[in-house]
Amino acid sequence: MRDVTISKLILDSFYGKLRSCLELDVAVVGAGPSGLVASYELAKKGLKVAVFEERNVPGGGIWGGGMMFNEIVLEKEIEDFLRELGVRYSERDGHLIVDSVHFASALLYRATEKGVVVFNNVSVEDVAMRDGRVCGVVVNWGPTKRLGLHVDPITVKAECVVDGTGHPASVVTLLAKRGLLQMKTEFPMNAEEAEPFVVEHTGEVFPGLFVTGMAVCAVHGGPRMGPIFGGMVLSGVKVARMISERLKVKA
Ligand code: 48F
Repeated sequence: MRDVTISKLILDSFYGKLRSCLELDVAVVGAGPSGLVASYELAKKGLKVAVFEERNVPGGGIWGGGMMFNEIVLEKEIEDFLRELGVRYSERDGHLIVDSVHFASALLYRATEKGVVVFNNVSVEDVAMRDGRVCGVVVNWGPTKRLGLHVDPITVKAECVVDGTGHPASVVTLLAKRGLLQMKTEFPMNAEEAEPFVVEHTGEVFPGLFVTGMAVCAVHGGPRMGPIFGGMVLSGVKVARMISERLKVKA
């Protein structure tokens, strides 16, 4: 029966993929712009990277643009990165404007082409720790969390973990709740200050745990910024460089 053949193909292929990702160089939590850029940059250096996204659709805040006007704006300094991705853009008032669906698709395509595995519908509900260091993520099906089901998760080992979960900074929050680190809260909208703030504060917040994108503002008390995405790209690039240096990967 052909339908059963199709089911077997899906199961075998998926479980092979999941099994091969149980031990990673880097686990990225959240498939928003910063997490996807970080994963793409890390995979370019030959690192084994998986992204865990609790929603059905990876891409985070990219798709919605600003108030569902599905265009995003980036700073001029991101031009080379857009060219590298092969993204079409226009330029006005010193900014670059990109169709958000085109940008999300390009980023996802380039990252997965470089070997990044994106698990959609998978939520990170905790981290694994050994000797005072984060050394993996604890994952469960996304709907489990939404529906409040009592289902135990499984563990994925990773040399480094990246919190790219955006405004909630949900991975860092897990440690803050246990008193393992101090966390601030996001400040009101201010794009001029938010962009450099995010990039400057991108980095390791606890041994083995790095933060990128809007999660940086939640952790360090920076302003929010809305649909301007240059800081997300630069933050993703920066966190990837820091982790590559940590793992001593040659450029
Ligand atoms: O929010 P999101 O796009 O994060 P980002 O990369 O980019 C922020 C911008 O979109 C925008 C902005 C600046 O331009 O203000 O908001 O910082 O993507 C975060 C992703 O993480 C997922 C969530 O569903 C979203 O797709 N996520 C959040 N918590 C978890 C998670 C979790 N515990 N496990 C897995 N995924």
